[in-house]
Amino acid sequence: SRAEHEWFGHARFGLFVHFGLYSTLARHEWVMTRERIDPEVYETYAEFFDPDRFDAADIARTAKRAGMRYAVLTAKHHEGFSLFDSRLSDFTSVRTFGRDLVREFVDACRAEGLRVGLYYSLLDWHHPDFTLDHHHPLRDVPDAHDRNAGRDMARYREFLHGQVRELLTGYGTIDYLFYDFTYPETVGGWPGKGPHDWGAEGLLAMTRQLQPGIVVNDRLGIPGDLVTPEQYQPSAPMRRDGVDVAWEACQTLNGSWGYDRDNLGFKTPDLLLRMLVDSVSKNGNMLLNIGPDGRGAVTPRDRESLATIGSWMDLHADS
Ligand code: FUL
Repeated sequence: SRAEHEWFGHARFGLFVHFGLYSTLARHEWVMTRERIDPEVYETYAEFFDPDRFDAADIARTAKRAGMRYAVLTAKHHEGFSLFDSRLSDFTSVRTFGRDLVREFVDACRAEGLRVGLYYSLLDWHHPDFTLDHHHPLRDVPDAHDRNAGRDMARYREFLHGQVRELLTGYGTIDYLFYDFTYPETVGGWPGKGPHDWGAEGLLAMTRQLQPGIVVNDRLGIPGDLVTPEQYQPSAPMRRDGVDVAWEACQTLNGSWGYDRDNLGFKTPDLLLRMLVDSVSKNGNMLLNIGPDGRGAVTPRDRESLATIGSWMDLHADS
């Protein structure tokens, strides 16, 4: 559609990187809510966040060698832990570990000639104003419904917009933004959350104003530049309101996004390549995820899968 978005349709293959405090727990990026961990307890885990092997240059090189053209890092996932220097939160990698991992990542991507993408969670299970709902780790405490008295989503919205502003003003050109996610259905008596909760229209307008060329997904609950089918391959080119729409299948290596130590259900490189070819044949992209371990290292298994894909790319390159 827009000329400055053309790179995305040509890129075809990107790297998703799920990394956060959850990586040190090594049990899936939803561990906080799956195990109903109280945010006050979860916060204390930050003390043990010590990813001494997080090497953004290595990650970017690994992506480049696999034939990827862009990379996307979780600047903040649902747990609420920011991997960047935020004036709006004390729960950050900079406070606890002294490193701005978003800065390291965007610099490394640029050095490898990769387009720079960030993921930002609209959910925040750590923020005191984010209301309890059916995804929240506190949903089963006896007085769960009373806990929402005093929580104010308007204040949360201000925080959310403020953090996005920090990401889109402090780190140079950001080519791509993956907001995540909207769930409007009421479940178990808890209302879902959607565009109104995020201030979606205003947030998207600010996003485009601060980064005029940026490609944004549609998980704010309003139309964006692309749609992001998750962990499935669409059976045909995707359409929205009867017209073709840019799309990207986001896929995992083993069903988990965050490092999940005991999950060994890995897709073979052969299957991953078929999925990539399948995406491209239907005019889509594939965003393939890795989950670095608790020390920040790309695991040997993930590295090997990407290297095998890279060899196939080399074999079939036209020059
Ligand atoms: C989902 C999230 O809940 C998952 O943890 C993951 O980040 C995936 C890409 O999007 O909606």
